Amino acid sequence: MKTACIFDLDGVIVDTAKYHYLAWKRLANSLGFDFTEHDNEKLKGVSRIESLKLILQLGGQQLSEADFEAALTRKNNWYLEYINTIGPEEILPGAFAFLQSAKQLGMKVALGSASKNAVLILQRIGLLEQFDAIVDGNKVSKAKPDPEVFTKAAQELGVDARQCIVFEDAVAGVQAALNADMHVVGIGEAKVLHQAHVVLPNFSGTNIEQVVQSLPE
Ligand code: B16
Ligand code: MG
Repeated sequence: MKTACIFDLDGVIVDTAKYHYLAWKRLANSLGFDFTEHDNEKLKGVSRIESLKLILQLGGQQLSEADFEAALTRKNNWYLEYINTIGPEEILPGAFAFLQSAKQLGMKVALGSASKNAVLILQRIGLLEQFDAIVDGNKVSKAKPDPEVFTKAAQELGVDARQCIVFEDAVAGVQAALNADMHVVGIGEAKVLHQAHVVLPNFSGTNIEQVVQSLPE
């Protein structure tokens, strides 16, 4: 019986990837190399630290431990500048109605995000009160594809893994949900998220009952 939904944040509830991109680009440019939107695709669902490691590899650069920490802080401060102006209009199409459909059916809902800024973002888009549990980058020590974020969310909700449906836009996130032994719905392109049990382009025109029916037992 599927009784809980665990939503990723960036790329599922809200499109913050474009703001991560702007902040990472600014950082890369300040270090003397460019960073494209194509490169940014590789960072979806990837933690802040792992993202910086990938970016430095792309730029062929190495930083001392202190400079690495300083770069993380600079990037995050720029990112915070960008997300400070966002509001409910940034919620992705159909996401709020879908969340409501799950709650109306009596399902529990949790957030499972790599972001350390998740609570701030949920506040800004007006969805903080909608979640029964929030597990974000501040509560986990292992990045997706490790299942920790989703396993913790299930624990906080008081449900078993097999009762959970995870909604994810990133390959690492889909793998994390599979590693947690959960049902997983990919949000995005089927050719990218082919490991998910079901893939939807977005939440428009669907609801939780349709999704539950489309999933295997
Ligand atoms: P922060 P998600 C992820 O969010 C983003 O997709 C990823 O690009 C970002 O690096 C990561 O959060 C950490 O975010 O710098 O705010 O802690 O998709 O897991 O909701
Ligand atoms: Mg995501």
